[in-house]
This record gives sequence, structure tokens and C-alpha cells, in this order.
Amino acid sequence: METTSSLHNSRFLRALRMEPVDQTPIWIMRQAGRYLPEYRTTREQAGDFLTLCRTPELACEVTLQPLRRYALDAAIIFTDILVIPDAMGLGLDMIESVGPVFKHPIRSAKDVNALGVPDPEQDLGYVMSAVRTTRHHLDPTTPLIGFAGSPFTLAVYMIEGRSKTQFNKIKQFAESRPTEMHTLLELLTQSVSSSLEAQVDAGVSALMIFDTWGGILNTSQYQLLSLAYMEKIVHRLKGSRPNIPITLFTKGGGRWLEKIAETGCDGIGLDWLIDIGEARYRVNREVALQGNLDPDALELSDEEIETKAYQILESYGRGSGHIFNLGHGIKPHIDPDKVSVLVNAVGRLSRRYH
Ligand code: 1CP
Repeated sequence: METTSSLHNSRFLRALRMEPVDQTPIWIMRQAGRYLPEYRTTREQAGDFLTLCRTPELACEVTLQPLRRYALDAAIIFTDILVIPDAMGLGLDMIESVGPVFKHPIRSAKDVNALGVPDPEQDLGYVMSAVRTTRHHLDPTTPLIGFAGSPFTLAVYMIEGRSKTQFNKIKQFAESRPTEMHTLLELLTQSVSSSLEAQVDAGVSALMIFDTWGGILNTSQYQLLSLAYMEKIVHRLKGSRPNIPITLFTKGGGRWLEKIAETGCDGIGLDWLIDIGEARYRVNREVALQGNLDPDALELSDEEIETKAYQILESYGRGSGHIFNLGHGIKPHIDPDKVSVLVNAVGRLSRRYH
């Protein structure tokens, strides 16, 4: 079987299409990041996080770093979900030990009405250049993943103004200003869709939408405020860029797998709280599943990491449609050698399931 001879036939893209593979593909959420010493060096060279994002050669370099160390099946372009709100005029600052902060958060209806939809090639041109540069330097058979935040998750940061919040402002805004809330989500849907289309045109082979905060909502709010807008994005992309697989990741979304599958997405990202075998049963084996090792498992012994990887492979069972990953991003204090243990274990242990 020809499995790795071309980009189209890469394990990662085949698994997303539920086609047979020789072993389970793997990549790691936040695989380029602070746990890697070479990332910290390049970030220092850039001076700060946003300069790193805005310098295509450096963004390309950090995108490729994890692939030099590990036998990963996909690269993910180095950028951030918050560059879209930044391009909409909110002014992103990345403050050491605080995290992302917006200079002009959304406080009123007036603030929503002042927002525009960014032109991806003009206002986010550095992201598209980073994609083109990375595609040029990346192994031609390795897929590059493009991404964006979900409209709801972006709205959380835009209204709360910063990370590590209690989510009281977003909940208050959604309750007391439903019209403006939907106007904002609609603007974000357009902005995210055109950014994803431009990333495809620049060379990414798959797309992922990170809905990090959809899980703070109850079921009806989730459908209304988060899922409905992700569904609009999926529909638009399926019309405009039909061959590009889309994975939706809602952290805490195990409650809603059937509904997420109904959007027409190709893959669902799972956090570590749900059993992947149960998830596979619930989606009727109709979409691919990505996940779902607890990120804290990388602090365990090598043997324990292998056991945990085995348990996930065994729970998913035989056949394609599984992309191994963590259930959320890798943490900055993890020992890079533990990632080798995991990647090698998944390669070795997964063959018997295919
Ligand atoms: O170097 C640094 O100190 C900055 C840390 C960092 C990194 C490495 C931030 C700030 N962003 C990124 C890059 C990034 N962000 C990538 C590409 C790297 C890769 O995956 O290899 C991706 C996919 C993201 C996505 C992202 N950014 C999400 C969604 C995924 C998730 O983890 O839930 C979110 C919520 C953000 C916002 C953000 N940007 C940065 C931080 C520290 C955060 C989280 C803030 C918070 O805790 O709310």
C-alpha cells in the first residue's frame, strides 16, 4: 500500500478521510512552543512573541522545529488564534507571565459596530507569508495544518480582554446584549472563514478550529453561541475549498459529539475527559477523531506513558479514523524527551490496529 509517497496519501490526511493507514498518525497540540529549548532561543532572537508571529522566516523556523526532533505526521503553522481580533483593531499585547491582553476590549454596542472584517492578505499577510514560506521548506509529503479560533472563543477574549478570567463579562454581554453578541459572532465568522480560505490558498492541507471555551456553556447556549457559527464556517469552506478536511475541537465538548458531527466537519478533536472508544461509537464511525491523552500524562514514567498510549489505541480499536494527539496543548514544563517516548510508542503500538 502506498501510504507516504505523497501529501495526499500522507497518514494524517488518509486518517481524516477514514482511509486505511499503516499506523495511527500523531501530532501534538502546541507542538511548537516553550517546552522546546530551540523555540525559546528563536523567541529570544525575535524579541517577543508577536514579532515571532509576524516574521515569516522565524514563524517557519519554529513550525519546523518539532518535526526535526520527532516523527510527527503533521506540522501546524505557528501563529495564534488572537491575531484575528488584533487585525480587527483590538491591539494585542502578549505580556510575560500574564498572557494575552487586548488594549481595546469590547465594552459596548458601539465597540462592536466599530469592528471590521480584516482582509487576510493585507491585514494578516504575515500569516499567509509564514504559510507559504513553511510550505516551501517543509518535507513535501508532510501536511501543514492551518487554524483559527472559533467565533465564540475569540469573542470571550475580546470581551473579557485577557486570559485567565472568570467569564463573567462574556456571560453578561451575551445575556444583556443578544443582538450585539450575534453581530459580533457573525463578524468573527466572516473573519475566520476568510482567514481559513486564505490559509488554504497559501498552502495548508487541513484546517482546525479551536473552540477552547465553548465548554463553559450549557447545551442550548453552546448550540446558539458556538456550534451554529462553527457550522457556518464549515459550510462556507465546504463550498469554497471542498477538498480540505476540517477538525472542530471544543474543549469540554464530549457532551455534544453527535451535534458536532452533524456540522459536516471531517474530524472532531477530543479532550482527555471522554473515552475515545465511546466517542467513536457515538459518532457512528462517521467522522475522524483526534486525541486524547491527558497532557499531564507526559509527566509520568516512560512505561506509564506507553501504557496510557496503548489504552487509548485499544479503546479506539481497529481501523482508520484516529489521529493521536493530546486532549489539550502540551505544557511548557514538559521534558521534550517524553514526547519522543509518546511518538515512538504510538508508532510501534498502533500497527496492530491497522
Ligand atoms: O512564547 C510564548 O510565551 C507564547 C505562548 C504561545 C504560543 C506558543 C501563545 C500565546 N500562542 C502560541 C502559539 C499557538 N497558539 C499555536 C501554534 C503553536 C503550535 O500549536 O505548535 C496555536 C495552535 C495556538 C492556539 C491558541 N492560542 C489557542 C487554542 C488552543 C488552546 O490551547 O486552547 C488559544 C486559546 C490561544 C490563546 C493564547 N495564546 C497564547 C496563550 C498563552 C494563549 C492562552 C491564553 C489562555 O490561557 O487563555
